[in-house]
Amino acid sequence: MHYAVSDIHGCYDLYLDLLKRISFSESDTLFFLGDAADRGPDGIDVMKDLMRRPNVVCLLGNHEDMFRQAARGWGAKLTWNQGLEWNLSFRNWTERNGGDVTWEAWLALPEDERKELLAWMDGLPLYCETVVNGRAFLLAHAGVGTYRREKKLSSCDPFDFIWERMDYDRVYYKNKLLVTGHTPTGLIDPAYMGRILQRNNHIAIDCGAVFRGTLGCLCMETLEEIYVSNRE
Ligand SMILES: [Mn+2]
Repeated sequence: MHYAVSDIHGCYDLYLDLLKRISFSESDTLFFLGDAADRGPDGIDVMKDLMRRPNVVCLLGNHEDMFRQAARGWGAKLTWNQGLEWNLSFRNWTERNGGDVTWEAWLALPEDERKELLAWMDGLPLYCETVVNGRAFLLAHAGVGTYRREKKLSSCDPFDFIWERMDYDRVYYKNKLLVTGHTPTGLIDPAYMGRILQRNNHIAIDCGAVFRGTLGCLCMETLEEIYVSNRE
């Protein structure tokens, strides 16, 4: 089976619960739509697990992007302007986006593991297209921000895929399901708080695990929703 999950945000226990719940095995494929770390406690553990599995396809999230930029600039020789820019983006990540816990864990890692992690983040694609059970899917962390029918996906800006907030009342694709994380479904429509939202050929799968304790997962063959929760 093929599954999609996103925005684990350091909830390592929930992630392991989910793998157990779906009996994830070598014959399955898991698409992870980005934001493995930050806010929650164990982001580095989540990343290390994702990267060692050959049947997990990971996409870049805005949090991986902030993380790798911080890691890359740290200790590097920067010009005055680059240093200023690095500082602003570092503070945006650690003070406003929950990256502080990840940064602390990162600093405690041996150098070879840091390099491995950084190379892994650098290699993450912005989106992925696939067909499962005759259904076409487009997966991206946040969406396809400036999408127009005549515009090639490969010419969209990275911002579109990892930061944009989508219009969920709009049908972006007639013959394709767009699967995204990034925006907790409760913020799109309060009726879907902690639940996956399927609407207008768009499936929003970020149930806000780190805020609400529920991690959602989509089975791409059946469009069935699977949930694990650490709430009583
Ligand atoms: Mn995000």
